[in-house]
Amino acid sequence: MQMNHLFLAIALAFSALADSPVHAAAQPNVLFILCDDLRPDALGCFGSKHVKTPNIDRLAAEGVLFKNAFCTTSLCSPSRASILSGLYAHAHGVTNNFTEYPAQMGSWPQTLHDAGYATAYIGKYHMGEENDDPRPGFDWFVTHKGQGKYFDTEWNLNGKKREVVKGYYTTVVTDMTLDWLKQQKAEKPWCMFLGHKAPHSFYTPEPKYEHSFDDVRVPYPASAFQIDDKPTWIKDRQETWHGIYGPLFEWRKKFPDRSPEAVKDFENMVHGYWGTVLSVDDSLARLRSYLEETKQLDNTIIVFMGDNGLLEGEHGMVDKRTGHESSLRIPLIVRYPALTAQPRVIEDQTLTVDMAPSLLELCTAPALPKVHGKSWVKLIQQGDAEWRKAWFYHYNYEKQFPYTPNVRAIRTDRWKYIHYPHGDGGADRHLAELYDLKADPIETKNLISQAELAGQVTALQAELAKLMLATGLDDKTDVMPLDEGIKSGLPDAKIR
Ligand SMILES: [Ca+2]
Repeated sequence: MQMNHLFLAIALAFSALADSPVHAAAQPNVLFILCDDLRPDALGCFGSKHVKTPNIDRLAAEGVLFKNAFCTTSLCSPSRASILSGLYAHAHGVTNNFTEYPAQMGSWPQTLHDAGYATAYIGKYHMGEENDDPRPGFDWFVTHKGQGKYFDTEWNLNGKKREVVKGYYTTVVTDMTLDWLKQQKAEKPWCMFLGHKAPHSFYTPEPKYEHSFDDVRVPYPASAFQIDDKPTWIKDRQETWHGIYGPLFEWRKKFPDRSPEAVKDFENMVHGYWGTVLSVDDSLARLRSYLEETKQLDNTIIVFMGDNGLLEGEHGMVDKRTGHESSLRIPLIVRYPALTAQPRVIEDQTLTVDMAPSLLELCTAPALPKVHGKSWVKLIQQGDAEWRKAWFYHYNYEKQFPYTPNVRAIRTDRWKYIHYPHGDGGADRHLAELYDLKADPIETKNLISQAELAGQVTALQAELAKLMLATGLDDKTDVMPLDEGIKSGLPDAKIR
């Protein structure tokens, strides 16, 4: 072999080595970290200028950052059930925050358990508001009723006893997670599902982070004042529990308040939200250190994810539920060297329902019998020409939270079309919305009334119907509550 050919061969061998994933264990451990209502842009690696999250950023820098990850229903319980099952909400049945995950339905942790994993769930579960009992598929299950509290939550410890554990929620769940991990045996793979409360309302940071953002000014976003071409329900929402002039999860005492100085309440709310995220980053640092010390880091799939998006003033709204970008976007990071040795940023649209098939593939476990999502393993490792270019979003009107209509939407790589069925099978009574996400990624111009785009709307409506039908939804099967309109009353204090 000539010398330059030899060099070429060596160079190629090294580059192949660098690109090829590390040898995968048949049953890697799984550390699944789920945050509650976490916006991607509250993390450094997703572009936050103010929230410093070096440990989460490091995870992304060493693994896969999914730049366009979305929930299929932007509400805690339905979205959590979609993450566990791989199914849209109408198929798993958890269509609101008061419904149990069906015990017989199966989930990816249950499948891992059946395949020989030790499994644990620690933290916020929140499917079944008043039930903190252990659920199937987990050897160890620790949760609480409802939302839990940032300080001194009462826990049900695996059905054995119920006790108040003093301290800050994020620290407490991290302690409990480490305790369980330390009990695991080297010969048995484990799966730990950690459900943070943070950064869910009502935003209470740890005392050391209470003043971390005092110097950061946070105005209402510009899009809050660009709603003239939007449906009137969005204007009606502004002064409600879910609008920027409302109580802001109790950061504003007197409401509605449209005065310019009331933006301070909004700023305080955002500061509080960001503060809770800093503790999540600290939690990840502790978990990572433990995995490093015990030489389990590279043999563990670490998933860091949010359950749904959050509106932080966009279009004059707070909370989630709607079909707009801030409500749909979730952070998703996966670190596992056997998935990819090189860090990747995935631009393709991925969904909550992709998690179950992806993790089961990585753990070489049997697939669930029926899922609506698709594994992204091939997408990451070699690209996938068949990957989705469009998907649908749905949300059903809640009497308890009458601030969002029924929502049916389609999001393609370029377009979004949102409409609001009344729930009686008749014509819509709210104006629909159309956005060109390429030209207008933050949805400031509703194009629905532009005559030259009528053909585009018709095509999106047809595609939406097709995508819904693929999950079993048509005019007859897509049942939903009657839209009773946007109301100004506050929700029941017990379910806020
Ligand atoms: Ca949530």
